[in-house]
This record gives sequence, structure tokens and C-alpha cells, in this order.
Amino acid sequence: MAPEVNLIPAPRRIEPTGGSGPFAGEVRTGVDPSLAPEGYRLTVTADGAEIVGGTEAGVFWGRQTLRQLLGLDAFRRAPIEREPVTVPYLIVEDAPRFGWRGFMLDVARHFLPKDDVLRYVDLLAAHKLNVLHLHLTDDQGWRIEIARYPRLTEVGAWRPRTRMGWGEPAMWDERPHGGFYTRDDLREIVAYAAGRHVTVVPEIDLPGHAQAAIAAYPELGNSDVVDTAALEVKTDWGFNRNVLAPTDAVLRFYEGVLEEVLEIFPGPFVHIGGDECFKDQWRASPTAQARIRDLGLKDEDGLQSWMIRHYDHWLTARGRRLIGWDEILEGGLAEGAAVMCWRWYTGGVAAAEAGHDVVMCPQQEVYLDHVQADGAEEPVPFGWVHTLEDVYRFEPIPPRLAGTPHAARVIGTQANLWTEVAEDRGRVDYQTFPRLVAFAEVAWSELPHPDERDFAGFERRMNAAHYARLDALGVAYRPPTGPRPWQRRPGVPGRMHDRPRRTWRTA
Ligand code: TNX
Repeated sequence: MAPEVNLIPAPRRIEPTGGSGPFAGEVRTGVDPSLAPEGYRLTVTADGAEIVGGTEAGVFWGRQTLRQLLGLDAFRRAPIEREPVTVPYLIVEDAPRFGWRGFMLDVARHFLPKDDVLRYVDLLAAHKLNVLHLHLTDDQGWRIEIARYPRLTEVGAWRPRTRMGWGEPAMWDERPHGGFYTRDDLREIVAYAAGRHVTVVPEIDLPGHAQAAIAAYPELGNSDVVDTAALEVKTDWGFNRNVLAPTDAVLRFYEGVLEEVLEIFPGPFVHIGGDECFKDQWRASPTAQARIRDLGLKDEDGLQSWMIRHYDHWLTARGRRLIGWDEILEGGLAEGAAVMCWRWYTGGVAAAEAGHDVVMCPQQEVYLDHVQADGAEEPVPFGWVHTLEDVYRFEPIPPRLAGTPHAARVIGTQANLWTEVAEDRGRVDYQTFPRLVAFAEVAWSELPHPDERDFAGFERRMNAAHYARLDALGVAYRPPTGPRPWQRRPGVPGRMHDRPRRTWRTA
């Protein structure tokens, strides 16, 4: 009997050509530019396998498909089977739906050691995801070594203790936490990812989410309204009023940071954050108010968009493109800038209609820090419930754009893992898997309308083959039956969103 073919993400076309036989190990590859750039054709016969890709990336994705046909040994670090594996003879023709198939890892809230990041590159590649967005800086930590500003990591990468969970009563892990990647670590991550056709997108978050930088260099903050010298790397979570000052010195400082970022990361996109910038300090600050007057701006929101535009032009002049969270849209952007939509579909729709490229990652659908089931056993209560099925039924093209020319502005989609309540690799694995597998199929495969998606078929492939692949890869995913005892976090308080979750259906 021919072995079952349980490919994830589902390819466009599978044509069994009859029979099966032992795989002798031969793989011939080639490039045919008439195929889609990341597309491929995989042919398995008694003579071995042939993979023709539209580019080398296509060949690489074809190899990932072949790997799934080759059984679990192909997912272990060393083979353990003595017999050659039996493969079905077939032709697979395939190409991705979206060019940006991303995953964001927040290494700022909790530092994830370099080895774990490299492992995530492998896990993304195995699922045909091609963008790793590293959220490198935030209030709670600065994780990228910058040669000209050593205090960013000497001071900004460390905190004395950490809020455990995100609820009341407050609980603390009294152990100091921190860490950072050297520039060479990051070059290694970039090179390792490039070898797997994964692009690393660095994020330097400004003008909010920057308290770790202010703790290192107090002159970056609004020192005319708060004692920035007394600020420390933040130890708990949530909105933060301590934001960067809108001064020339701050603009120059971050240009210095970005110059080093550009040296390390060769990709077209640089993420500058732009989210959740509280304006209280700017309202109170004579310096900020003088700036608003001098620039002839309307208000503090104008100031934020002036700062974002500054880096937009700065990056464009250096041949790169700015991408930021959907708040950057407020106030207008330069042409090449792209928007990452995290709040419903609203920002994505507005950005696409204004002619900007968009990556859809709404928190209502694909925030993997949110819990994946109801119930007291689920660690750690946060956000809305996004089940595996919810993620499988996520539709990246906003309904309002579907069928319009603006839909082409949606260059892709991304799942985001914030790590306030995911403190180590085990928690990161648990929150990310298996939902990232469903997400990978959404990003790669041409799935029908969410209502018509065959979730039962996806689950069947998961149960028949893919959980075993994750086991072979050593992924500590959430089992379909719920957390294992050591995956629970009894007593760690969290906070669920009280507003009802709005989805693509109601957007
Ligand atoms: C909102 S998404 C944030 C993050 C938090 C996240 C928690 C975004 C641009 N900002 O700072 O970590 O919610 O889900």
C-alpha cells in the first residue's frame, strides 16, 4: 500500500503517479524561471526525486515537501531507521499564496538565547515560513549590541526582577533577567536564516516602548518633565508613559543605532515600531511643545508622525524600506513605507487603500501570546482565546479589500509571539505550536473562504503525521488534549481581554 501523503502546508496540486518504493536518496535539482519565484515542482519516481524551483528558494521549499515524504528520520538530528523509507511516486506542483509569511519573536520582554533563535529559523523553514521578525528593543530590555552606545546593552539589557504573569495580585520572579545578541551573533542568525531562505527583519521600537534605552542614556527621555536619570529597565508590563524626547539629539542617536542595524541586516525592511506611544509627557514638556510650534505641527500626534517620517526618509535614502505598526499611518507616510496591521483589519484596510504595502497580523486572530483554550488549566490567562481552529480560519485579506485591486497591497501575513508571559523556550514552544502550523497553511496554501476551510482535514493530517514530526523536531507544543502538567502555570495571574473578540466576520 502506498504510504499516506500528509503534507503541511497543503500544496496546490498533488498527482499520484502510481505505486511507491524505497527512496534511494538521489535528489536532482534545477531552476526554471518560468515557475513562480518561490514555486516548485517535485517529482518522485523509482529513480529518485527531482525538484525544479522558480528560484533557489523554490527548490528549498520543494526540499521541505520532500522531507515530509521521507518520514520522521528527516526531522531528527540523526537517522535511526535501518530500512530505507518507502516513498509514494508523485508530482507536487506548488507555490505560496503570500510572499511575506512571517513570525515575530519578542526577544525583548524575555530574552531568548541565540541557539533558540537559530532553532526557530529551522522551525520556520520546515513550515515554509520565510520572515523572522525580531522585536529587539522594548521597555523591558535592549537586545542588540550597538558598538557606539555600549550602555544600551551594559545597562539596557538587564533588569533586577520580573513580573510573573500579568494580573493581580502581582507576583514577581526575583531573579535578575537579561541578555543580548552581539553583532556577530546577529550576523550569524542572519546568515543561518539566509541559508534557509528566511529573511530576518529587525525591529527597533520608537518613540514609545523605549524605556530600556532611556535607562541606559537618560538624555533620550523627556528630562524636562520626569527625572529620567531615575528610570530603570522596566520590570513589569503594559502601557508606559516614559517615551523618547522629540529632539534632534534623539533623532541623531537613533540614526547611529540604525546605521549599525543596516550593517547587520541586509534585508529590504527595517521595522521602527511606532506603536503605543503615550503623549502625556510631550503634552507637559516645554521642549516638545516648542518643537510642535517650530515645525508648525498641529499637536502631539503630528510630532509622532514627524518622527516616523524622519526615519522613513532616512531609510529610503539608504535604499531600505520602513515598516511599522499601524499607528504609523496616522499622519501620512512616504510612498515606500509598509504597515504591519495589528488592530483588527482597520489599519490594514486604510494602509492598502492609501497605497501602502501591508502585512496582516491582527491581534484578534494571530497573537500567539493569547491563550489557545478556555479553562483554568491553560497557562497563562492572557488576551482572547485563539484556538487552533480560529487560527486555521484566519483570513489575511480583509473582507473589504477582497476582490478589489487594493487586495494586492496585502503582501503577506504574520503571527506574533509577545513574551510577557512566555519566559523561556518551553513557554515559547507551547504558545507557538501547533498554532503556527495552522498559520503556515493559511500563509502558504490557497485556502477557500474561512467558512469552507476543511479544518477536520487539517486536524487529520496533524494527527496522522505532523505532531509526530514536531516530536521528532523536539517541539514542546500544546497537545490537543491540553497542557501537560509541567506546561501549566498554576497560580500565575493573567488578564483576559474583557471586550468581545471581533473577528474577520465582524470587522
Ligand atoms: C500590544 S502589538 C503590543 C505589545 C504587547 C502586546 C501583547 C503591539 C504593536 N504592541 O507591546 O506585547 O500587545 O499582546
